[in-house]
Amino acid sequence: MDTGYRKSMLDKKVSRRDFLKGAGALIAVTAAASPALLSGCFGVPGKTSSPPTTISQLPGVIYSPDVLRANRIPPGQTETGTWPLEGQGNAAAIDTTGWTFSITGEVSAPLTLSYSEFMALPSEKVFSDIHCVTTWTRLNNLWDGFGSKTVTGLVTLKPDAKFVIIHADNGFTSNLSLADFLQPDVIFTYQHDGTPLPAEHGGPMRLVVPQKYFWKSAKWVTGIEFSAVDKPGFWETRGYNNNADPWKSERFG
Ligand SMILES: Nc1nc2c(c(=O)[nH]1)N[C@H]1C(S)=C(S)[C@@H](COP(=O)(O)O)O[C@H]1N2
Ligand SMILES: [Mo]
Repeated sequence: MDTGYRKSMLDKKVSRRDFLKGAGALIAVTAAASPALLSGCFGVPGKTSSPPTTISQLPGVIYSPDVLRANRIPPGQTETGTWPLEGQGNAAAIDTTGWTFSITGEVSAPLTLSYSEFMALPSEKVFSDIHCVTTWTRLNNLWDGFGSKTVTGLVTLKPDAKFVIIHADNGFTSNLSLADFLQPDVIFTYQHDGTPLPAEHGGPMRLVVPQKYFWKSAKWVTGIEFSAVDKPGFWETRGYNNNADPWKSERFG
């Protein structure tokens, strides 16, 4: 990782040590609440873990609603403890020095942020599961980053902004309704389980949309476009479902 990235990590108000303390507390809480939930972290293939009947939520962490379900494995999915690489794209590390994030489309004034400006936004933590259309599900992911509402709050939306097109490196896009994009667990993330997001998983910055199949979660984001009309994205125009709800098995078409 380049020094600019390192420096901004060190500059962050929440130090890595504080963060890890928090992550440790989270695991302690979930372990105390349910050994079954923790065992999910170690990925027993084919095993479906049940969450605790009550989950103690750490203050300051946003819990994706799906982690509170009695059964956290959607139809046709199998739990994995690994984090497989999926999709297409260049996994070469992106230098944060020239990184920009643009907000365009149906906004009163378009905006472009540098990496340090983006990293200076108020940060959030999200705890969520991942559901990939290729049928793996990875439970218990802790994301550090910036909420979609925080980013949207930087601009004034025009009334006809109804959809969000996520733009990423190499012209990749994914699309969401504005309502789905503004869910409280949607996060632009630079850190996973307390470790900087690896380049191959979308570092330095990716989107995570926990309540959709993972193809909506664009890696290597470069900006968002608010739109009056829906614009099906890279995978959505290659046979994948536009809505992508894993609980309804909205995989194709
Ligand atoms: N920029 C970009 N983002 C992308 C993709 C892609 O091809 N390019 N593929 C998507 C798909 S299909 C999946 S399943 C997830 C995979 O993320 P992972 O490699 O971190 O598991 O990224 C999504 N985001
Ligand atoms: Mo995927």
